[in-house]
Amino acid sequence: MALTVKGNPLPNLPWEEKPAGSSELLWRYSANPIVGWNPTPSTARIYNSAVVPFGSGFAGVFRADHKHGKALLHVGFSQDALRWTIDDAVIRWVDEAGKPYDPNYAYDPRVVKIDDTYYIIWCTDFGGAALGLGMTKDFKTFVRLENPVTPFNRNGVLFPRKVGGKYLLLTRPSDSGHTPFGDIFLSESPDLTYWGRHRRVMTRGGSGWWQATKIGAGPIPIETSEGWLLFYHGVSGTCNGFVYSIGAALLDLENPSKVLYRSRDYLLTPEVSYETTGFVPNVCFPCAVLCDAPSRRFALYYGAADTYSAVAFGKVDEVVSWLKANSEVSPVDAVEWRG
Ligand code: BMA
Repeated sequence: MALTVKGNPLPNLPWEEKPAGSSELLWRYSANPIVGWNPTPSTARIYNSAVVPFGSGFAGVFRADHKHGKALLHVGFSQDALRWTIDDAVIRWVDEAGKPYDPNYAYDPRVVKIDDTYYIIWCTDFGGAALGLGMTKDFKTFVRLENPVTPFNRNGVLFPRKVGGKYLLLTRPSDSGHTPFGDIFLSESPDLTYWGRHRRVMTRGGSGWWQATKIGAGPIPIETSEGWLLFYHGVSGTCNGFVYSIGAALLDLENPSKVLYRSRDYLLTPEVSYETTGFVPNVCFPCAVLCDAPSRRFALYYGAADTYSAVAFGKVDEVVSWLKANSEVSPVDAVEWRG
């Protein structure tokens, strides 16, 4: 049976056909990067950011490293998802009682729409790196919710719907520094406040050395008839520091803690100058994907070299077929693993 993608049509998906003769599964937008150095008066670099369809166009929550060096979140809007107008002012949060909350730092946001609400999850300061969770309905008022995890943790990714009646959250337990380890875990919640039934989903390593040091979930998973398509980053430790590449996995639809297929090889690795040269060289860090469900074409948003925002295009059918033929799943990835 032909693969299907659950989701809405996105006729204004940014798109370029694969270059003639290319065998790439992710091909870079020819006008990358879409956001360059010093994009607003107070910010130096905008990257590792999240975009979603909103109104007749798109909205985004952007990680911006300010000229004082710290990372904070900003909102932005676009009609074509390629040319963005990003606020110079940071997002101002209030908690559920209306009290202002300004995170000490905030980075690597993901955004997902569940029912009529956009949920934002990011790395926040909670006595060390942990995950912050908030919501908005209009990208004007932002309400902070309870922190879903204790320190240290990064790369929080919510599923776009409840599974088995529960919200699902992928996380990556870490340390408070540059973390020389990391596997992907899954937790579930009835209400986005209380989290439990933790499972380990995917481990670093295997014969793919590009993901030997650590892995972390990227964009919100795409729901297909064959499983949840998850793009993730994999990190290799080299003499010259970490190298961040992009891989993919297909997770079981009803029990996403089980990995069905997982890429032994990366799909995209730092090769071009805006990925290999910048504030932190050799980083491709995916945080968002837009997908047109009927055509199953997608645009993947990734941060490049901790400096630029970039886009790559692909087709879900091609990635899933390739995954099936080029998969390497470790024994603990293939089962529901609770240790
Ligand atoms: C990770 C995160 C990312 C960053 C990456 C490479 O630990 O801080 O925001 O892109 O390192 O520097």
